[in-house]
Amino acid sequence: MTEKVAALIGAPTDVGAGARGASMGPEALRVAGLARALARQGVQVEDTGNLAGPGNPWQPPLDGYRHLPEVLHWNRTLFDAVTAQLQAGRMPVMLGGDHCLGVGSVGAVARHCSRAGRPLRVFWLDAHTDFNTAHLTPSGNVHGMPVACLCGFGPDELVNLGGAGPALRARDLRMIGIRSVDRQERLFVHEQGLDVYDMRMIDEIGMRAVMQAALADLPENTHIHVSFDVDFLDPSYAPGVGTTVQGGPTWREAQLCMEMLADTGQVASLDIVELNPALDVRNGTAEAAVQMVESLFGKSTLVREKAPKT
Ligand code: 4U7
Ligand code: MN
Ligand code: MN
Ligand code: MN
Repeated sequence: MTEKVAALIGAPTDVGAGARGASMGPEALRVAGLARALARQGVQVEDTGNLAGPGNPWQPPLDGYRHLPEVLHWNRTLFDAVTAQLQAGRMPVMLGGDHCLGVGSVGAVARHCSRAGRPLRVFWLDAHTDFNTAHLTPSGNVHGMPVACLCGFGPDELVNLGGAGPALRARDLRMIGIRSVDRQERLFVHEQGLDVYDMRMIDEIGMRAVMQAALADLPENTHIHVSFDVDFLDPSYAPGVGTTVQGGPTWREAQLCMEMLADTGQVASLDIVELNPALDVRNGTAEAAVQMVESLFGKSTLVREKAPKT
């Protein structure tokens, strides 16, 4: 049996965020024991270290974007690193860094799948839809725009990163845990028909039914990418993020989401983003994120043959 090999790729930047500190995320995840947690789940881990890139110039937005040249630089570097790991047959695990990095990471995965003719489904676990554009954004922060960029709405350099035209189709996306969408962003989300499972739906039908719906009609051989924004988690146990939003999934709801993804056996790449150690308490948010990732890689209480039937 060939063991799964996960390649950790640190991307220590906060150029896309509205608060400084996510640049310390990769090291905080390592300190919280990410590699050991993956090893416990039978995954071989290769830590490729941190990518290098520009610092944070801390400038106001220019034409609707803050730090666009720096965002572009980081995403180009990340795109190449993720592509190299996919080509080597490894599972890229990107340690952010803020969520602007989703453009490079998901972009690389999407272009790789499209070349291989492999179906892709992206799970965006987040309090936010990250579907702003330069015209819609209230902040200019690019971490609020990666999904729009991936779907073709953004600056040319980001939209066409690693290929011509959008990397992702809206129908290949599932968003879970959403509870903060800006006024104008909301209309655009609706117009583009994003498949959003918001907190109200989780309240009303439960996480199990939400995940069953989001995983429905999954073609065999689908590459599942999970983009895990740590602010997906409720701030009561994940305060160490720049943009906390009350009313997130309970610990068990979040864990069930991860467990049901693990049950597919098809998770093939992962981002862990938006962890901000400067805002954390005794690295507790990093530890919570690591526990969730361990569930995503198959940690379960009991030995289970398969998921129980309804
Ligand atoms: B994250 C925000 F206005 N929508 O665009 C914006 F509320 O990657 C927040 O999900 C974006 O953490 C949050 O600035 C980006 C804001
Ligand atoms: Mn996000
Ligand atoms: Mn978020
Ligand atoms: Mn955030």
